[in-house]
Amino acid sequence: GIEACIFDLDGVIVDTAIYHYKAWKRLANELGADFTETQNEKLKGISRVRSLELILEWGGISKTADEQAVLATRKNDWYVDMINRMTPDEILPGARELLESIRAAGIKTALGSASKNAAVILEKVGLLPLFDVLVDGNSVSSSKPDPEVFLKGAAALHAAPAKCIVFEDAIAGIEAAKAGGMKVVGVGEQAVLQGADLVVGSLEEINIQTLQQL
Ligand code: G16
Ligand code: MG
Repeated sequence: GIEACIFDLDGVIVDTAIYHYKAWKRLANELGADFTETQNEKLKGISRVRSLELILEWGGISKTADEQAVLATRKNDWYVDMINRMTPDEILPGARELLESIRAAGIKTALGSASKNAAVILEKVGLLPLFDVLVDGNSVSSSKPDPEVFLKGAAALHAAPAKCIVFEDAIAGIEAAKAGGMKVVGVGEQAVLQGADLVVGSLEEINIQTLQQL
């Protein structure tokens, strides 16, 4: 049976992806650059530092490490202003219900997020008590598609990777789950999330039975 379910945060539990997008777009525009929505897909699930590197690369802009640190902090300040105003209304459809039914079935839950702001977000939306373990950007050294974040979640819950199910909205996250030998449910569009074992438009479409059949 399933030993653990590991949830990505942004784009799966809450739509903080839109806040990341707004903040990065504002930063890019201030630098006289821009990026497309297709390029934005590549920013999902990857670390703050790596996201900035990509945006600078796309804009043909070069910055020193010190300048990059200042820019990343500026983006994060705008982002934190937005997430500090989040409420439980922003939980994505089906997320709370699925977490509750997984726990009611005796299955452990972990968060597996690249975000250093994950705990604040879960606190704001009131979902912190539904997670047994949080693995986030503060506890990993390699960013998705490296499987580290998910393997740490499985290890903390004493779960075998093959008996873990990961929920992800990002290409990098699906690759990370697969690299860790886990099953993965993609949340979003089939065309974008090829490689997932199952793709759903929202967590409302999933129940324990669906998961047990994966
Ligand atoms: C999230 C987002 C990424 C973001 C990363 C780091 O990952 O999808 O776009 O760059 O966190 O966030 P922060 O700047 O807050 O540390 P995930 O894994 O929750 O989708
Ligand atoms: Mg995500």
